[in-house]
Amino acid sequence: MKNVLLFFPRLSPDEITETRFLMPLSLIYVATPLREAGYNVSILDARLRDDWKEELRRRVESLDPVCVGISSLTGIQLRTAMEAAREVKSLSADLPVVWGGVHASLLPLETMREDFVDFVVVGEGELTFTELVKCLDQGKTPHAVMGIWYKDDGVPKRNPEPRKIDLNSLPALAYDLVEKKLLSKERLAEILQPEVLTKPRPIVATRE
Ligand code: B12
Repeated sequence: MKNVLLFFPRLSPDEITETRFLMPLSLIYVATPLREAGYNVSILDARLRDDWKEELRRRVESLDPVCVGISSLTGIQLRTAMEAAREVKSLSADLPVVWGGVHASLLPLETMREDFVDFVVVGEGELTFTELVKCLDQGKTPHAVMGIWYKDDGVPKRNPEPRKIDLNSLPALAYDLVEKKLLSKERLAEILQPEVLTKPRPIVATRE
């Protein structure tokens, strides 16, 4: 089975002492359909380990992934995201690095200008990324994949965005891919404070 490595960068320099870290939802969402498509997905959450760089190296070498996907917000998270992308390229210059998430979606051209970025997935990543991974895996040119930016002779090119995803069509999320400590009883008890559990709360669910 082919591997895909996904990287979630740190949100603060002292992440290891920060107890209120959240699920890397962006990566869980893109990982789920990818796994359904037959890929083995590994999520490296840099917030949870001080030795993330060694672990990144270890996983790149042992998994020989089809590509490495990185998610980032704008701001401090970019620091580790860029460090990780540079590290991947120093290990294997030909290993495609795909950026997604809010920052790359807002500033795709600026993101594409970096030499440690091969592709940007703009907006919803579930179907676009799966299609891109399949192309890379099968050695096909991905230049027709909707929703991506790619490089043509080093020049960033953009494809139109695909239609919005019908969220009801997505499979149940692959929560088992995250580190167990994010799913521990203590952790869930911390999030689910009594006042949250006892008062009715409206749920807002939209991606618009
Ligand atoms: C819920 C939410 C929160 C929750 C987080 C809950 C959690 N469990 O993570 C809370 C309230 C804690 C929060 C906090 C913050 N948030 Co907030 N949050 C949101 C919100 C409303 C939804 C985010 C979300 O979960 N979306 C669902 C996931 C699945 O979507 P996604 O992450 O975008 O991922 C999809 C795509 O982007 C893409 N994708 C993402 N990564 C990758 C990677 C690859 C390789 C690929 C191919 C694709 C891909 O595919 C995914 C699936 O379609 C967004 C606004 C919005 N509507 O997006 C703001 C938003 C992300 N937050 C924002 C900010 C600034 C913050 C804070 C930094 C605020 C602060 N100053 O403290 C903190 C950061 C805290 C933290 N430690 O993460 C900004 C980010 C702006 C930016 N330019 O980056 C946003 C966009 C709001 C805004 N409009 O300003 N947030």
